[in-house]
Amino acid sequence: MKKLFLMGRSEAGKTSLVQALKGEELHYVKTQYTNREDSTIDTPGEYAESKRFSVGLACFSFEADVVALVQAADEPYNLFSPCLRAFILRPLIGIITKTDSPYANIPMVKQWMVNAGCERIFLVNNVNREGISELMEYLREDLEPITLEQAKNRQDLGLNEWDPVS
Ligand SMILES: Nc1nc2c(ncn2[C@@H]2O[C@H](COP(=O)(O)OP(=O)(O)OP(=O)(O)O)[C@@H](O)[C@H]2O)c(=O)[nH]1
Ligand SMILES: [Mg+2]
Repeated sequence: MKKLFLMGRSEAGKTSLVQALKGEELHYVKTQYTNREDSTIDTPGEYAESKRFSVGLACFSFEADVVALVQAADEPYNLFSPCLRAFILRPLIGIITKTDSPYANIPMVKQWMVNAGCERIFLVNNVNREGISELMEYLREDLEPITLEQAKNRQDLGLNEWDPVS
């Protein structure tokens, strides 16, 4: 199981997503600090919203196998700049929540995620669990462990550690 790191604006649906992934009933809990569980790291939205705290996000991301930008389909604005993935040394995915919102603008949010450098984008509805199984499927496969020599070899080729060597 890949360890999933979640970052995104407050109210984007990160904690609800953790609950949905665990098969729990949704219950609102304001995230006050970073919660590290077996397969998820859930962060408070304020970390992504503040220049000072966002540095903490980069540090926590190193404990994960994959980093997810979480944005609601009805997000009023975009917090993440283009090419954001440059400072993240992990695979970056996008997760769009609240696909059920009457104000959803999925093409716009998808474009923000493409611009940020997300390599895969998942659409989920935490309320009726639509899209959760596709995300689970992706998370289920572990990343292939590699040796230091293999990591150095990929670096010499200009590849990320997790990129396949063709
Ligand atoms: N309709 C709908 N509501 C959702 C969905 N996901 C989350 N919500 C609601 O959105 C609100 C905020 O969800 P949270 O999961 O607490 O958001 P968060 O990103 O963890 O917010 P912080 O802890 O403040 O960073 C809650 O009232 C959820 O019930 C969804 O997919 N659809
Ligand atoms: Mg939360």
